[in-house]
Amino acid sequence: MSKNILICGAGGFIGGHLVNYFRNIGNFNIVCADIKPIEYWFQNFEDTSNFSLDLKEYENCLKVTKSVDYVFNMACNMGGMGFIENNKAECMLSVLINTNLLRACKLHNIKKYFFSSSACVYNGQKQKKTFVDGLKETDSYPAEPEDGYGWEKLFSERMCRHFTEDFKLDTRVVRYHNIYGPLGTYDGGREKAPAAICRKIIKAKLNKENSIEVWGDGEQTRSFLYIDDCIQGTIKVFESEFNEVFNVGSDEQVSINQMINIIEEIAQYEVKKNYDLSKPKGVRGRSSDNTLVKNKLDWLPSIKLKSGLEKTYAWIYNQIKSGTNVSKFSRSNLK
Ligand code: GKE
Repeated sequence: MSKNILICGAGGFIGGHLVNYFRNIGNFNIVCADIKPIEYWFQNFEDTSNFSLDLKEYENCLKVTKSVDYVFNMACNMGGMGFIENNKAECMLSVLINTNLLRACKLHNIKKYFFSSSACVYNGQKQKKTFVDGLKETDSYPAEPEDGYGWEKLFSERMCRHFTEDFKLDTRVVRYHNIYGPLGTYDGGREKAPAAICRKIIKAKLNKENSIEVWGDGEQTRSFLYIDDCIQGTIKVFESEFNEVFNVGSDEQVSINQMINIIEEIAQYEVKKNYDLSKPKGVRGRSSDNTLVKNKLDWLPSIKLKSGLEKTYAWIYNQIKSGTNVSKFSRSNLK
């Protein structure tokens, strides 16, 4: 691969880890762009070119895509169910980021473009019960994605495909299935379940409280992919010659109650669960079918949920214990 890479959303969770991946390989000129002020980037580095700007603006997309060879679009306004259920219009405005980046990449003859889609594109009818069959890439049609966020991701996937078909822009698309790990959001309303439950159990333990609030009845099921597997899967797809959509997710499906039990064991602290059925629940069951990515790219995730949660719990525990009050990982809104 040539040297010049642009990471959009570099100030966020997956984006920050992706920047670090390329830094550790070395020999790359890395351009980083994010809407957040740089002091709020989850990870920022002196040896990358850092731009705090709004990629919904075409002019900004033109500015950062100049003289780069490869572009990763990890930028969107998103979060766990607590955020995407209550910010549907904001999530859909992320379509401006992908659309304007594609236009700018076409103009600048970018060699390859990567778009981070989501399991939220999958048809809701296939996610109506717990411990569902893993979702195959073809299960996104007939289309019935998550309202707001899911529709934007599905539309933007198609935009990538049409830029390849009509303008020969080489694109790669993956659907992430609930990525978790250190250096991600764990408070403030955008956090997803793994970090949220870690935080709740840590705070209960530190405050000697004996219960936590759980959204829904706890029987809903998910699979969760650890960030290191996410980065490996991302690179595998990006470096491949296939421009069809791939799942990058785990097929280790668990109920939220089962995940809570794992975290209680890690914490060495048991809690009573107060179930709140009024809280955002999302789909009843979701998991990733990894047949396509295994058959075509010979890749599968390797980090088990317990192992990933141990690392995530330890990192969040240190964050909370160190008492960083205005933690950048717990900011609710990014303006
Ligand atoms: N966030 C959160 N916080 N979820 C909780 C909590 C809590 O304290 N307690 C229980 N849950 C339950 C939710 O009600 C939901 O049923 C399940 O955990 C997972 O919630 P989540 O991690 O916030 O998000 P989802 O997997 O439902 O949806 C996410 O999927 C991703 C792709 O797999 C989306 O919010 C996006 O982050 C993304 O598309």
